[in-house]
Amino acid sequence: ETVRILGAPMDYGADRRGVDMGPSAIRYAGLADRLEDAGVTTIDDGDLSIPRAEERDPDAEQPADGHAKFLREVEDVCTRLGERVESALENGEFPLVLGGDHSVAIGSMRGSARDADLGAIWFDAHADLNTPATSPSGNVHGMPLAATLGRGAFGDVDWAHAPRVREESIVYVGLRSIDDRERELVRESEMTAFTMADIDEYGMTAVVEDALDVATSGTDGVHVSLDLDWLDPKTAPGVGTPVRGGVTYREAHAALETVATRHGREGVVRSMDVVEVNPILDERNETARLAAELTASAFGNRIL
Ligand code: DIR
Ligand code: MN
Ligand code: MN
Ligand code: MN
Repeated sequence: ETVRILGAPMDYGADRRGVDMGPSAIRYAGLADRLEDAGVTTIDDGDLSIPRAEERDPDAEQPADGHAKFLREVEDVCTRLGERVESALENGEFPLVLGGDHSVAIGSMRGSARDADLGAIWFDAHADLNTPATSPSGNVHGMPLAATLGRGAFGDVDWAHAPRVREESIVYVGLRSIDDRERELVRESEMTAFTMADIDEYGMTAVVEDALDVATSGTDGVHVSLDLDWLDPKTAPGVGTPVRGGVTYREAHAALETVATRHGREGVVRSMDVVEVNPILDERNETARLAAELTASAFGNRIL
């Protein structure tokens, strides 16, 4: 398998500046070597060029109902990223997107779902289902699933809405922080939500097996989105929105090894992003190293 690494050093979607350094930090942590150890060939496309937020007006273009900071800039980056993802897939490669904040997933999914019915597994503490109208922060990193599903202000938005991603093919794993107005959205949606409590009860491997069953059912492939704040902040301190009570180091590896086993057997995974690594907030690049290790696990890296 050939993995094309696509750096998307975008930090328009999050308040804590520093996630723009995520792609460098993950590469520096040895991503390519770890993937090669897993038997994967890598091609690194480098990073998309992204204008500095300081040169932009976050409110230059706003939806009629609500707030979404740097929406025009997010659109520009996600449009370019989506094209890269799409052409990697056309070449028979596996697109691996390095964020950047989680709004990069809008571009990844739009590109990955261009020619395929796409399921998704969302490894995240957060639900990322806010619309500009419900968001308490105005940060687009809390909105990528709403954008992909074409909800609210994203309804007729071509760069965001991916019509071949159906709600019932999206699965959360590890949810533990949901905004008040977002809770109803998750409850009323057709998405499957495995919270931290479900992981406590059934164990990570069983939860991820179930998640894969849902996301692969009736789809052509699955997008895996890994937000590093999914992990417990003690294990992954380098993130902008840490939430305690997260996934442990071993649980995280078990999850991505389960993904790898199914992928190895059935080739089910189509695209992946690794997001929200913030080197400014990190301790000795630990979180980036974890991101690199977990990605290698997703491609089948094993102890023996
Ligand atoms: C929060 C934070 N729900 C928001 N979201 C984050 O701003 O919408 N997503 N951190 O990963
Ligand atoms: Mn997220
Ligand atoms: Mn998150
Ligand atoms: Mn549309």
